[in-house]
Amino acid sequence: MHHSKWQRFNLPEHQVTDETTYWRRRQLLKGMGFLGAAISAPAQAGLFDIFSSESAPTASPFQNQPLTYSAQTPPPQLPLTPELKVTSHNNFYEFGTAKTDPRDNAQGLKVEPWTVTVEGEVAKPGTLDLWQWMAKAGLQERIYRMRCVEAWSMVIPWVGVELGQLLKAFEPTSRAKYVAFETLYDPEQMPGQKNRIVGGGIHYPYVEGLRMDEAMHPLTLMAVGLYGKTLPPQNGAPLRLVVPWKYGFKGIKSIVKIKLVESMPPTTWNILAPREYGFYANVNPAVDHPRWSQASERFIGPGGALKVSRQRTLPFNGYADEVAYLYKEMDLRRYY
Ligand SMILES: Nc1nc2c(c(=O)[nH]1)N[C@H]1C(S)=C(S)[C@@H](COP(=O)(O)O)O[C@H]1N2
Ligand SMILES: [Mo]
Repeated sequence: MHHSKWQRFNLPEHQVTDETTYWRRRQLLKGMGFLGAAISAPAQAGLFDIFSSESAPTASPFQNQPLTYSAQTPPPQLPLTPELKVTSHNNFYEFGTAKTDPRDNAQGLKVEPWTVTVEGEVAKPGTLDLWQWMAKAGLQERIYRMRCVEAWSMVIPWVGVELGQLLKAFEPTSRAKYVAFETLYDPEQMPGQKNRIVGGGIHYPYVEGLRMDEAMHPLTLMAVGLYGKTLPPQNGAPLRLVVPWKYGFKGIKSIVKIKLVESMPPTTWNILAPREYGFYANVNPAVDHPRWSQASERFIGPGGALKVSRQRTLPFNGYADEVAYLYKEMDLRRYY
């Protein structure tokens, strides 16, 4: 029995949490102060019950696990995109280019064990055991706008750790000017890496990068979860980047390597179409994509499956007060 089918047609209740349920549960978490470490506690065994029926395949116990995190206070006054939409409208070309391909094709992604190497211009290069690190990392909720360069947007409650906090542990040297990220390369698991047409013509592995000051900015998140649970494969399990003031393609998924470097690293979409996608990719309603306007966006929000509303796109995706200073000497038309 195929996992993706089962997930699609027989969604367990906790996978379809809408925004109201999320807020209620979040309040509860806050009220209780703390829930025991979720990953390994046997007391959580009941949560695996949904996987025990005959029709359900054996899913990784690392999928859909509730996380312990500190809630964002105060939460931003933004309507959340319902969980089901966040997890069934995705870009993850390793699993195909249609918006539902990642949901349908990524469920078998093996996320355990998972290691992330941190290397390059650091005094203490090393390898993270992702799940061990996560249990001790001190997770935080971050409710962010997310704006895809294709002009659709969502509001997603992430769970993660500031990238800067992670990097500091490896002691960046003074020569570290940029951070380069790399997604898992495994054509056996990722059909888009095996077949150029399925994979949208991208040269894999998917790579991304940030300037050091962008990487160290407190808004920049290494996400390990959304809606209070471990990341679904289609959203970049088990670890992905979230940079809320930049177009979504900067948010590289399923990261296995982080390298601190002296010069600007190559980035996947810039390699593919340099005139359309720059290294910086800051959300900017004043600079159109060569083939479409970036002045507005379709917000995929609460409401029925087809409820999408058109709204104005904000400079730096609404985070200008926090990040505009990073670019004050730069011509944002030239450095798009
Ligand atoms: N490895 C990898 N990371 C990726 C992509 C991808 O195709 N492969 N797509 C990017 C794009 S274009 C967007 S908009 C976001 C989408 O994230 P989401 O599916 O969690 O909303 O992931 C980004 N990260
Ligand atoms: Mo995107």
